[in-house]
Amino acid sequence: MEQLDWKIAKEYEDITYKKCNGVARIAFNRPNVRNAFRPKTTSELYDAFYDANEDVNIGAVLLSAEGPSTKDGVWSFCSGGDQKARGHQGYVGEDGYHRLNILEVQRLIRFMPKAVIAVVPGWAVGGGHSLHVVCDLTLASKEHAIFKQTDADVTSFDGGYGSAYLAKMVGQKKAREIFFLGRNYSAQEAFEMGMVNAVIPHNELEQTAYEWAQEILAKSPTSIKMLKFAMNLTDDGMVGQQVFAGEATRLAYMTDEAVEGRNAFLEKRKPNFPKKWIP
Ligand code: S0N
Repeated sequence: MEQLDWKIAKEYEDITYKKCNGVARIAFNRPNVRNAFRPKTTSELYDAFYDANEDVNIGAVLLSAEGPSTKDGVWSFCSGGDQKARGHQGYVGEDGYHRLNILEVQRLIRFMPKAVIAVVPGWAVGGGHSLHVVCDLTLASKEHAIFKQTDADVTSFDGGYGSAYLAKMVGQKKAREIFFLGRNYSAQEAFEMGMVNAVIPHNELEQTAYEWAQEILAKSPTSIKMLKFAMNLTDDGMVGQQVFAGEATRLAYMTDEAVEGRNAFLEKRKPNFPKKWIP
């Protein structure tokens, strides 16, 4: 097995963030509360994802979790919003204000032009379940991963990707069962439903995730980006079109026409575009 040289990219309190050979690994690090996220966690996640997005040497991101809990040895991916950080109007940050910023993290995962793989070593619950749904791929621990939706138990629910997009993934009936009944599903059951790509022996999970990321890195970066945006487009409305079309504009910049258009403006003359209308 290849020995991996993960380098710490930045120190945080609630997450860890490392990079190795074009792969970024962002991991929840609150295992004693089943990796629940508080506003500080979501700010740190946003910061790390933003960095991974901006770093041109990173082509794929693993969203994983540290563990197990030192209290009882239980593994978790994420148990969603920290119920102890919930005030009257939502989750309260250190500054006393209520925020819903996990949705900003979801959007960054969704719209970044790089593959994001959820690496689920244990419980994926509530907003933690929604995060795996929004990732491009999910790999789950055969022995320890459990998928569960408790949003309707605690009146803290995701009416966006976590539920509506899940329904596109597993079908309407199954998604309603997941949310309305809040049952536990094993990695194998989640795989059979179509919301997990592979069930992996626990001690091989991280290495396998890294290898999947490396397989993706071997592909054409533009193709991966355009395919991700194309697959998102039909579910993301005008924003999906905006994201996809932004890349079309970027490609258009690379044509002779774009060079002529810019030069003509700068030289204060009419543009003389190449007269080719290629069908
Ligand atoms: C994960 C569960 C099923 C694990 O059960 P288990 O193994 O029996 O462990 P416990 O003994 O229950 O827990 C161990 C310790 O961890 C603490 N803990 C666990 N989860 C949380 C949590 N989410 N918040 C705070 N603490 C948590 C326990 O308290 C316990 O601590 P000690 O040892 O001190 O007693 C089980 O733990 C469970 O069901 N957890 C709660 C899951 C849950 O309901 N999560 C919230 C669901 N909703 C969301 O996540 C909404 C997300 C969201 O933020 C959002 C989404 C869309 C739009 C807006 C928002 C928004 O920002 O509001």
